[in-house]
Amino acid sequence: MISGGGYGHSSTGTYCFTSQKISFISAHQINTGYGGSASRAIDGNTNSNYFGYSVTSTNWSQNPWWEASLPRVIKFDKVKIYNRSDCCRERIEGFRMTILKDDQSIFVYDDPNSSWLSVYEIDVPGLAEGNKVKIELIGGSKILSLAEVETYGW
Ligand SMILES: [Ca+2]
Repeated sequence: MISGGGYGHSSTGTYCFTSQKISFISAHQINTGYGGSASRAIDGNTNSNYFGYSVTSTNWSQNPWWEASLPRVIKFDKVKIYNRSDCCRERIEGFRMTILKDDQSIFVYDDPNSSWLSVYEIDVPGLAEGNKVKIELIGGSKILSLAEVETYGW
């Protein structure tokens, strides 16, 4: 817990009002292209230049997806997604982010931006509980490329 944030109570226990970063333990994706393994988006490095070896890439695919697991069920505060920046930023447009709990969809976010951003910060309402984050592009043929994905919660 982070001090100074205050504490609250929920039906399942005590938590801090100030959420903290909770690291993923494993990551997978539909397939891997150009050496961009799924674990690069959870390596703690937000370097968004593909040639820094810390950005993921799928192959050109129908509905490409990336998914990562947390060590336990958490209450989500927000998810931060760092986009690739050296090229191809627009590929992430219209992405879908889903929070899952034991493979059941708990919260779905469809990004409404009609242009790309460097960093997406998605607030999760209602302290949704889950233990997985999935990011996907709908349609094809597309490449999904992520520099880093961070989860904050309790
Ligand atoms: Ca990374």
